[in-house]
Amino acid sequence: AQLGGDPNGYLTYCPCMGRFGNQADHFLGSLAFAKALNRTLILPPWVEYRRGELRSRQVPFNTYFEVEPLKEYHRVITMADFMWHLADDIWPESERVSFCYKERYSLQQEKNDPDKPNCHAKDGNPFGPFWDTFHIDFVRSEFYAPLHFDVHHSNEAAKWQAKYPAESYPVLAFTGAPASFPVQLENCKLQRYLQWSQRYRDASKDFIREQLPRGAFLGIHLRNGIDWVRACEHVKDSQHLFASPQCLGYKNERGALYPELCMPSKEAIIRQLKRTIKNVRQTQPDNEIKSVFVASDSNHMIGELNTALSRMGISVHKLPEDDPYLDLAILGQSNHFIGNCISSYSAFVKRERDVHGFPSYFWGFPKE
Ligand code: GFB
Repeated sequence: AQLGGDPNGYLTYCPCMGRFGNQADHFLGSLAFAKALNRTLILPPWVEYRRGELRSRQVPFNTYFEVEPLKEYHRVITMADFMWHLADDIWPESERVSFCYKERYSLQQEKNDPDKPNCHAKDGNPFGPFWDTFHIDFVRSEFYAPLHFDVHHSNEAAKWQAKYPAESYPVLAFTGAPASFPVQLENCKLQRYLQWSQRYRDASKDFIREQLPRGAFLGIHLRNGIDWVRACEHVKDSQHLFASPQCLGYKNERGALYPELCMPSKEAIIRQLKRTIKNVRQTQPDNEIKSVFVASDSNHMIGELNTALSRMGISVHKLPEDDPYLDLAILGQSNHFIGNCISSYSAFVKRERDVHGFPSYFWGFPKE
C-alpha cells in the first residue's frame, strides 16, 4: 500500500439521483456498503441544482455535515482530501475505472459503440459536472452485474471483495450510489453519525432563540410545489412512493398508500395542527407549544395558519430566505414535528429526530 493510503482500498460514487433527501438516503446506504467491503468511503460532494443553471453545483460534504463523527462508524475521507493528497499515488489517471451495473447508454447516439459497452459515467448532468469538479476522467468501464448492494441479508460483501480486490482495484468509483432508495431499514440508524456542521448548528440555534417565542415549538414540513403535485399522481398506482415506508412500513405492514398522505388539504393540515397542539397541552401542560415553524419548498401558508391558530395564542414563522438545509436543521430540533410521509426530505428529519428520541408525526397518518 502507498504511504498514508488505505491498503483495503477506497469507494466513492456520484450522488447523481434526486435532490438532497434522495442523496441522504443514498449516503447512508453507501456508508454501510463501504463498511461491509472494508473500504474507506470517499465522501462525495452534495449535488445541487439551481433554477436556470444547466450544470449542477457540487457542494463540499463538510459544508453541511461534520466529517469526524462519521469516523466513529467507519473510515472516511473527503473527496477533496483524497484527490489532492492521495489520488496521484493511489488512483493515477491511467487507472480510473468507472463502475456501473451494466452498460449505460449515451445520450449521444454515436457514443454507443456495440463493441465497446461503456458506463458513460460523465454523460449528461449532473454526471459530467460532478466528476469534473475534481478533473476525474475514466479510462475504462466495469460492469459489476449480478452483484448488488444489500449487505445485510447475504454474503454479498465477500463476493465484492473476491471479484474486486484492493490491489487491482484501489478505488471503486460508482456511476450512481451503491445503495437503495429509499434507504434500507437497517441503515436508518446510521443517521446518528451525520451531524450538522458548526455553521448550521449555530444558525439553527440562533434562529430558534432570536425569532421564535420562548417555549416549545412545532416544526412542520409542507411539501407542495408543482413537482410534488405531479409526483402525488403516482399514489394511485403504487404500493410505495419515495419515502412512504417510513410510515407504512417496508412491507406495507401499516397500510396501503392513499392520496392524503402525499398531498393533505389545507383544511386537513389546519385540523391536524390544532389537534396536535391541543393534545400536547393536555399531555404536557408544562411544555405547551407556543409557535409553529413552517418549512416548505413552495407554499408556507403563513397567512392561513396565523389566522387559524392566533386564537390559540400560537404564532407562525418561517425563514426570511429560502434555505433547505437550515430548514432541516431547525426541524430536527423542534419539540414536535409533522412531516410528509412520502417525502425523503421529511424522512431526513424523522431519522435525525429518532436518534434523539424526539417525537414525529405525519400528515394524514394514521388514516382518519
Ligand atoms: O430532498 P428531496 O429529494 O425530497 O427533494 P423529496 C426536494 C427538494 O425540494 C429539497 C426542496 O432537496 C429542497 O431543495 N425542498 C423540499 C425544500 N422541501 C423543502 C422545505 O421544506 N424547505 C426548503 N427550503 N426546500 C422528491 C425527490 O423530493 O420529489 C424525487 O426526491 C422526485 O426524486 C420528487 O423528484 C418529485 O423526496 O420531497
